[in-house]
Amino acid sequence: MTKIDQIETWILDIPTIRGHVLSMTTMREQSVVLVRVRFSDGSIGLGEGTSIGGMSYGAESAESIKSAIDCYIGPALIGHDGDNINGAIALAEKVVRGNPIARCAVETALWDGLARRLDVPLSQLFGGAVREAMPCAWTLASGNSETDIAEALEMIETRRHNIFKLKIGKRPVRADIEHVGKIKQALGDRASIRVDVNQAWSIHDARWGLKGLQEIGVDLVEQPIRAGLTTALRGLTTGYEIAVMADEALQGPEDAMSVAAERSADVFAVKIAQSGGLKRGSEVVAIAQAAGIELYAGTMLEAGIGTAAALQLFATVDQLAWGSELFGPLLLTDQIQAEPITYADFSVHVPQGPGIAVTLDLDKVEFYRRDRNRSLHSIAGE
Ligand code: MUC
Ligand code: MG
Repeated sequence: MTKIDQIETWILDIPTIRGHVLSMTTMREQSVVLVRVRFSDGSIGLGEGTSIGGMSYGAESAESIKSAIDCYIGPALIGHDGDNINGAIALAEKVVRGNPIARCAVETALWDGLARRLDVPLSQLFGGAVREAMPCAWTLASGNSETDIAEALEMIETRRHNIFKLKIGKRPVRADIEHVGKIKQALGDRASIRVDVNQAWSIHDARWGLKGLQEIGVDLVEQPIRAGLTTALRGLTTGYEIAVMADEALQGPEDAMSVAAERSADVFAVKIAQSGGLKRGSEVVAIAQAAGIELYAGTMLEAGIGTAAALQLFATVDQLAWGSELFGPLLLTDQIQAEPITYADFSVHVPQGPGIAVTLDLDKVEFYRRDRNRSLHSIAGE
């Protein structure tokens, strides 16, 4: 039996390339919880747990993720069979309620470790990859229409992205519609424009918002109202032609089941972290597919480890009608993985190799870790 011997965590604080203005906060750095699991045969697995804007996006933060792993998930899993990931998931869900990002981070490391031991890509453990690349959106969130237009034009010119998600909801609805309209007018049919409100609108705001966005020619609106308002979300989905996507409303398969049962959304933004791991994420995917809901591979703006893990899962999903937004590493000033993830031809390319197919750049990890009291060699495991 290959036992789980050790579970280590580090918080890394990495600056973003510019302020990322969301309805609830402005991000200037991303705090990443890096997880390394060491197994009894000497193999290792990597995972990442990352949220957005401290606790302003959701209930978890880098600090809570680290403490949930260090104090609860880790101690429960030490000594457990590293090849029995279903057993480990059940145990983690028994000792920790909620905290899906923390559970995802550890589970990712278990899948990575198992796939590396078997010398196969992680995607193979989910039935095999059906694609090597997928369309990848970029988020325009500088807070300024002109800066956003310049950024988008450059992305189209360099063939990096032609799907843009605009973060709105901070300003009054009319001002947001004006901002989105300027960008849509500048880009015309060269790009797909979508918006993410991150729950900021009231139901009444949302009616005006969806009407205005639809008139401008925006393709999709993400989580316009509070996550719990699924019946009201259904009213918006059925009331307008513009596609409505659920994001924060989907905290795992049970939420996915309720949203699907009510047909409250046209599209699911599936995030491995928010779903509570790759396995539960794959279940959210299955619920969407069974309900005729379309799919989009979402991000918590993870760095390279979490992004590579998500790429492995979404490489196995046959219908990804709205593509992905797995661009997290590009929003950061620096990469923590040794091998860059390739973004080209308006797509993100799935790293090829065993496990999540990326390894750590230990110098970068050392540089960005919040607690620098331990030496590089302790991270390297030497
Ligand atoms: C979210 O709410 O979807 C994804 C892309 C981005 O810019 O922010 C995120 C989170
Ligand atoms: Mg969102």
